[in-house]
Amino acid sequence: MVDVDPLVERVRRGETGAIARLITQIERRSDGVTDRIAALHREAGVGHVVGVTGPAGSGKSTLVSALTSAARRRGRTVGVLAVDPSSLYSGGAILGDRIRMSDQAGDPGVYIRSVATRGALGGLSRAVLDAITVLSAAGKDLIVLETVGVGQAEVDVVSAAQTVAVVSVPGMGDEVQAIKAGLLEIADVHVLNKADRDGAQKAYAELKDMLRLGGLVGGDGWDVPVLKTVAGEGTGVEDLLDTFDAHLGHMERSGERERRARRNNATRIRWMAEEMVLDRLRDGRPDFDHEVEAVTALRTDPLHAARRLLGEHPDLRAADAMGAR
Ligand SMILES: Nc1nc2c(ncn2[C@@H]2O[C@H](COP(=O)(O)OP(=O)(O)OP(=O)(O)O)[C@@H](O)[C@H]2O)c(=O)[nH]1
Ligand SMILES: [Mg+2]
Repeated sequence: MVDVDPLVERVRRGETGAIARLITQIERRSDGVTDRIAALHREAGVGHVVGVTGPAGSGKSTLVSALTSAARRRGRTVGVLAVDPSSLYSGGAILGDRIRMSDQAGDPGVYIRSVATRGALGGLSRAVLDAITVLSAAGKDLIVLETVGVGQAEVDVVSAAQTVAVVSVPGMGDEVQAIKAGLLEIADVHVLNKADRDGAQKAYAELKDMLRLGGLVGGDGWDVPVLKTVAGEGTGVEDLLDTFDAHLGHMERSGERERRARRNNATRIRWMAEEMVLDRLRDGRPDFDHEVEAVTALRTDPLHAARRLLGEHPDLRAADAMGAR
């Protein structure tokens, strides 16, 4: 980057206000935001991205708050992104009420916000990836994605994470629900929260059985563990953080961290390229309109028009092609 963008510089220094502004720009797809994210990309990729997902009310936010406190005690900085695929951007922190993190208020080592976007779910996944880049470039050691629900959208969002924790609770068949929605396959760690409730031991045994039956124990050398927590009391949270560390270490040794990074980067390149292609194919762009006219006047055909527009014949425009005939 030749130009030094002041906002980018402030994000690099980890300034909370700058992080907030840039993530808002991401949500709004503001002008210049893609260049800012690009400028930060090479400094990103250091923090450990952990996805926490599971049914509504399972205690994800309480757990994330406890994890944040535990990580801070270990001297780590934390960024939290709360993502609700069912809600669209409405110009503010619509999920503020879902985030119960008053313990961290005023700590400059913690940055918490909700992320939402207008429009398609793919846009949300993209906004989340970009927001992760921002938090990572801002130096956050632990980046937590909290997503509510158990559908495909959550699966898409948490696939940006290096470690995925699926939270379930005793009773109510939540575990079964999570499995139906395909969350079982994406879990690197299962958390049975509200372990203080009746039926915790039974639910724990059921989860263990399901993992065994699903053949997911020891698949790639990582035994998907089931941890019991009581999030409000912080019980089991240090163990959970240790487990996240162990999983990251495993991912690094097995090459899985790199594989996931490759997958995310391939997705990002595709999104970026798709956007650029679509921009070239906009009504009102002179070269596009020119090709439309040429095809309509039967001077050329859609295939050759498309090839020219995508630069496959960079020196041939429709009119030249016609003239050459
Ligand atoms: N008994 C018990 N209650 C808990 C525990 N953890 C969280 N809760 C309570 O469960 C309720 C829901 O907790 P949240 O942390 O908001 O759950 P969530 O999964 O983030 O909820 P959504 O974001 O709405 O999906 C709150 O009343 C918590 O106090 C726990 O370990 N044991
Ligand atoms: Mg929550």
